[in-house]
Parts: sequence; C-alpha cells; structure tokens
Amino acid sequence: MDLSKRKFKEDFKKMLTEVYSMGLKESEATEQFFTLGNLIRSYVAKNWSRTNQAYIEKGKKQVYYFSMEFLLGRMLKSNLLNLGILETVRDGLSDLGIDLEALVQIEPDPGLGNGGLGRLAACFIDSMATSEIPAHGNGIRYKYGLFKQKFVNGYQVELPENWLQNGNVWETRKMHAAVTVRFYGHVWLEHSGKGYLVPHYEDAQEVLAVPYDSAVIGFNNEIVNTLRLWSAEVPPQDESTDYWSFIHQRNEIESISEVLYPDDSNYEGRLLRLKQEYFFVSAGVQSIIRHYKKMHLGIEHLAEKVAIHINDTHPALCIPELMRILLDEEHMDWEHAWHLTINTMSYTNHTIMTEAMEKWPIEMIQTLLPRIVQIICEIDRRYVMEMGRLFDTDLIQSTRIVEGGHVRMAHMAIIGSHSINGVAQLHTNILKEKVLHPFYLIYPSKFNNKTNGITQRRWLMLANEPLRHLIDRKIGNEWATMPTELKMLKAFREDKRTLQELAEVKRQNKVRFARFVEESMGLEINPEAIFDVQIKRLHAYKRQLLNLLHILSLYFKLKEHPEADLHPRVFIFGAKAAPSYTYAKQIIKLINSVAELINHDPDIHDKLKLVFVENYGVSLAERIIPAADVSEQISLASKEASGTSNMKLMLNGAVTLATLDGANVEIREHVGEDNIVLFGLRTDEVYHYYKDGTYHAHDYYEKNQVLHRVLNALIDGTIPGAEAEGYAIFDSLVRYGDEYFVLRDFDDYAAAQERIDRLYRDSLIWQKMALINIASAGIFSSDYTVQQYASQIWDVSSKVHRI
Ligand code: GFP
Repeated sequence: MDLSKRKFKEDFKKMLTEVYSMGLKESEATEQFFTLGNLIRSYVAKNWSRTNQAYIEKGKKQVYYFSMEFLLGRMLKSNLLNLGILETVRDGLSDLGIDLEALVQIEPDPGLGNGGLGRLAACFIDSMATSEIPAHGNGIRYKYGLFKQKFVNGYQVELPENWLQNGNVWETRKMHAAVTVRFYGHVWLEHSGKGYLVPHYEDAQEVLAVPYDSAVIGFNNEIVNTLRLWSAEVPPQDESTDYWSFIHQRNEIESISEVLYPDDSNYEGRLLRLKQEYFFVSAGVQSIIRHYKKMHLGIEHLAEKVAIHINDTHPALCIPELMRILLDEEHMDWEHAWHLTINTMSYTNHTIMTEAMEKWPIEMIQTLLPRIVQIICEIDRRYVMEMGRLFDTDLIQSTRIVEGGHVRMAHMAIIGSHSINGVAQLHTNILKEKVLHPFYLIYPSKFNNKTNGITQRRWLMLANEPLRHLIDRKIGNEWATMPTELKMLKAFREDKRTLQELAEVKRQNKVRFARFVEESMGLEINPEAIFDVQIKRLHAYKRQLLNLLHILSLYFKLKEHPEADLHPRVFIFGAKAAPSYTYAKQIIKLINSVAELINHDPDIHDKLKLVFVENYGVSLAERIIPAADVSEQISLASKEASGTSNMKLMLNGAVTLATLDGANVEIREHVGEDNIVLFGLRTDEVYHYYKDGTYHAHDYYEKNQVLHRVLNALIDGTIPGAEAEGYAIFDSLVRYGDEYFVLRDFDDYAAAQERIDRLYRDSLIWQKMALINIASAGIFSSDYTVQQYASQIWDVSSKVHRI
C-alpha cells in the first residue's frame, strides 16, 4: 500500500488519542503496540471486505484449510512486511522516538500448535494469500496455547500460556456468524413422507460456536484472506435457567476451546479432545455451507465452489459432518451426498508413527455424537459391501473404518476424500508401499506427494535482515515472491568477496544470539565456535539422544586429551516434550544435566558448550536459525515425514547434517552431495532390520569402546543429578532394543561430525557450501507447495510463478 511517513505519523498519533485518549509522551510500549495493531487493521479493512466480496461476486472456488493447529508466531512485522510498509513504519516510529523492535516484544507469541504441523499451516495461509488463492484457515481459538516450558532443576515444568490476557489485537469477534454445535443426547430418524429421513434430537447439549476472524494479508497484492478460529460459548439462555446449573454448564462448554492438547492420559481428557475435533469441524462446515449459499447455486454444485482440506486426521469428522448436513438439512440422497463429499474433501498425512494414527472408541462417539456415529457406520457398511465386490475380503477388512470397536480416522479420511498426500517424496512412497499400501491397491489415483515448504518472507526477510540485504544487493529482491530466483546467487560461488560478506553476516547473527544467551541464561558462548542446532519437538525418533551421546563422547575426548584438535562447538537445543511423554522428559533432564557438567567444567574452556533454550517456539526459532552453522536433521530414516526446520536452516545458510529421511532426500538432490553431510542407515536398511530382526543394540555397547564409555556415564554417576534418567535411558538403549537405532548410527554420525569440523576450518569452502544451500532453498518455499495443492488437489486458481 502507499503510505508516506508523514501520513503514518499523523495516523499513529490520531489513533493513540482515539483508542487511549493519550498523547505520545504519556504512552508506553503496550499502548503503542495496540495502537499500531489497530492502525494496521484500519489499513487492511477495505481490502479485506473487497477480497471477500470479489470471491462471492466472481463465484470463485474457495478452499477451507481445517487444522487443529495454527502456529502463527508474532504477526506485527509480518503484517507490516506484507502490506509493504515495514520500512515506512519503522522510520516513522523512530522519528516519534519509538523503537519498532520494542513493540514487537509486546506481542504475545500465540502457541496454538505444537510443532511442524501447526507451523506448516501458518506458512500455508501466508503463501495462499500471497499466491492469490482464495483460501481460509479454520481452527480453534484456544484460550491457552501450548504450555510455557520452564526448566526447574533441569526438569521440564509446564506453565499455562495465557496469550489472550491483554486481548488479541488482530482478531474480530463475529457474533452474527455464530453457529450451534450439538453434543450428546439421543437421536431418532423419522420418514418425512417426502422421500427423506428427518432426525429428531432429544436432550442434546447445544454449544454456541463463535468465530474470531483475523486477516491473512497477501504480500503486496491487496489480497486479504481470513483465518477463522472458533470459541465455545453457552448459547443465550431463557429466563427459567437456574443460576448454578448455568455456571456448571458454562464451565463444561467453555472447556472445549480452553486448551490445546487436553491431558490424554485419562478418559475425560480424551473425550474433550474428541469434542474439540467435532466442535471446530461442525462449526466450520456449517459456516461454509451458509456462506456458499450466498452464491445462489444449488447445493449439488458445492464441490465446484468449495474445497475442504483435512490437515492430518484431527479434522476427519468433516466427512460425516458434511454428509449429515447434505442428508438431514439439504435432503439429498445418500449416493449424491457421498459423491459430493468425496469431491469436496482432501487429506494430508503427516506421520507414519502409529501412536499418532487416531482411533476413537465407537462408544465414545456414540455417546458424544449420536447422529455422526450412525453416518460413520453407514459409510463403513457401504464401503465393505461395495468394495467387497471388487477386492478380496482381507483387503477390505484391513482398510474398513470401524474395526475392533474403534473408528480409524485415517481410514475415514482416505475413503471420504478424493486425494491423500504425503509431505515429502520419501514419505509418500512409504505410505504407498508400506504404511497405507492396502489403500494404495484400492485407490492408486488418490495418492500424491506435496513436499512441504516454508515462507521465505518470515524465515528470511524478517528473521534475518542482514542476509536479506546482502541477497538483495547481489540479485535484487524478486525472490520475495519468486523464491527460486535465489539460484542466481550461485553465480557468486567462487566470488571471494561475496563469501566473506556472507561470513560476516553469519558472524553478526551469531554475536547477536550469543548476547541473547548471555542475557537470558547467564552463559557465555563464543561466536567463533561452530553453532550446531537441533530445534524440534522432543521425540525419540528425532534422536536428540544421538546428538547428546556424541556430545558426551567429545567431552570425554577433551577430558582425556585437552590438546585434541577440535574446533570449538556450541550445541544448541530447543525442544518441548509432550507433558505425558515420560521418556522425552527424561531426555530433557539428561540434556540439561550434561549441560551443567560441561558448561561448568574449567578444563573444557570454550571448546564445548551446550545451550538448551527454554520455551522453544516460533519467536525463539527466529533468533536461533539465522545464527546456525549446522542443521541437525538426524531422525531415523523413514520416521520423519518431511521436516521443515531443515528448510528454514538451509535458507539461512546452515549446512545440513542429515540422515536420508523426509525432505532431507530432496535437499540433497538440490544442493548436491558435496553441500550436505550425510550419515546413517537408509530407509531400506531400516526395513530390512525390521524384517530379519538382526539388530542387537547390546553388541554395540559391548564392542564399541567409545559408546561403552559414553553409555556407562549414564549410570556410573558421571552426570550429577540425572541418575534415574540415566538408568532409564541406558536401559532403553542397551537392554530394551534401542527402537530408533541410535547405537547403530553412532559411529557414522561421529564420523560425519568430524567431516563438519574439517570443512568448517576452511572458511571459503564452508561459506561456499552455505551459499549453495541458500541458493538452492527457493524450491522449498511454501508458495510453490500451495500452488501445487491449488492446481493438483483443490482445482482452484492461483497466481503461479515459474519454478
Ligand atoms: C509433523 C511431521 C514432520 C512434518 C510436519 C509438517 O511435524 O515431519 O514436517 O508434520 O508436515 F512429523 P512434527 O509434529 O514432527 O513437528
């Protein structure tokens, strides 16, 4: 948008007076932040309503991206950047004596997600608006986001994350668009006499779903899409309502949108999670149908104008819910409704881990959603009957939805959608050939791959301004929307000056991060060291433990040979463990205890440091990634569906140290073998071990001296404070089979780390690798990913840029 600095300053002062009745001098950062937020909203308002109107008037097909998680990060700078006014506002504020960065810190980082899946959804909505795809997010407005992580004595402690305490400046409550969602009670069907059945509900609990909309601003294109998050409230009561029963009901209803991930270690917690899933699905689908009707087309054309995307299985109830509406409210016959539903729905699988494959007990759904259970059972019955004619019984039994008293959500999502995609080529192949092979035999044409992506605007333009400026100087700034233009940087691969400038940018970022670590943790780290980063959810398959065992081996090496020729290293971890995942929490404690040991050992000086940042999330990622030299992507091959921190880190010039897992395989294709450091088992080798059962972790403990020493340290008191954890982890590796082949890959990993050490010593070689990584990262932009979803899955228009 066009905005002069003068006009901005006037608007800002005026808004401050209007909202707070304050002059500039009396105001503090909090008021200034909210003022700026409100001002941005006022700038966006016209384009937002224009975009919505245009979608209806032009009869555009619209996409609704259903996700339990949207891990947005702070939005202030991202909104300013996309509006094209970041520099104007920064300068204008500075004239007024205000530091934009200070206002940025006021905004809470809303943790409405857990890891890669939620952050992917956030990258997608940014890219969809920028690619001019008529697409909206649909999720839950959790009152409390993912817990705030604190380390107490090295243990993870979870504290509530009250992100809404001071209000959310970006959202608008849309009372007029509220809908009712029904739970519990009984339902019976009656013939209407007109050829359809009418459901009657008794004793159902009604919940008011109130949408809160936020603008999703496209980059410099005047498009503003919507992120709609639903909040659960008590419907208006009549005069006879008893006060105490109202309060009781209110608590129960409001708990639906209270927390992300209710405690799933008990029945109530699991029931609540199922409620959440149906709550936002039903509210979303109802509001889509209501909106669709504004186009005045018959319901039979729904799939021509609406695409609903199911992000992982959590929103899979979209399928029976749309069927419910088509059958019970639109009075369609089953065949037509089913055909329409399949054509509307598409589904992404994000993991092959069995624990994440949702299954709900049928009685639980029966109690909570009596009409939905009827529809699910009917979908299942027809599937068995119709497919049973074409395929053998075993195949149909293994793929049906209802089995062993459970509803298998992935099965429902596949059967009820026209498309299922994996999130990296390797992952999609594993789905087709292994995990979902029976479905692939039945529906080969539904399967397709869409490799994940990240938005280069947040992850480079905003997070790493020094690098952004360097790139702009070298190749211009078209990569903001045409990210593969970054490949032009390859022309500078032998240009010493550019490589030195790149080194200087990295150094500045490392100094900045080192300052942050010193201020927040009281720990001094040396910016000349290699900054080696592993940032992701804590999970055994991601193998933070492999990293830690190797750190211990370096520590012992330095203790025994203080003169050992190692380039100084700072190992940086950021990770949260799910509250009920004991093993992951034990690993956190162990990492913290090892950090205590190493960081305070005077023999080690600054040769080795271990930094475990507390409360890792989007804002911390934005600080860490620009400072990273090495990107640890060391999951057991076959287990990480894609990974996205691998893409963010390479885009910022880190060299990837990786197994051939997830999108690492594609990263290797693009950067070439010389610009990535690989190690470890390959997927086929892992499957081979599963088949022949010849992996004996204990042998590695017995025969490998370095490992023996390191593993013993877990149980012989070397690591003070983590005795119980040390034992548990030792047992998991040595006695109970080492599920994720940590010991098997250890030597190869250590050798790869030595290669890193050698490569880093030659600054020009290293910077050349960094440059090639940056230049090759464009293909991993979520702009391209969503453009492929648009054309190949949703059949909607987008502004497509050449790759
Ligand atoms: C999950 C998968 C990742 C994948 C993301 C997004 O994320 O491999 O990149 O979804 O598709 F595991 P996490 O929950 O592991 O963070």
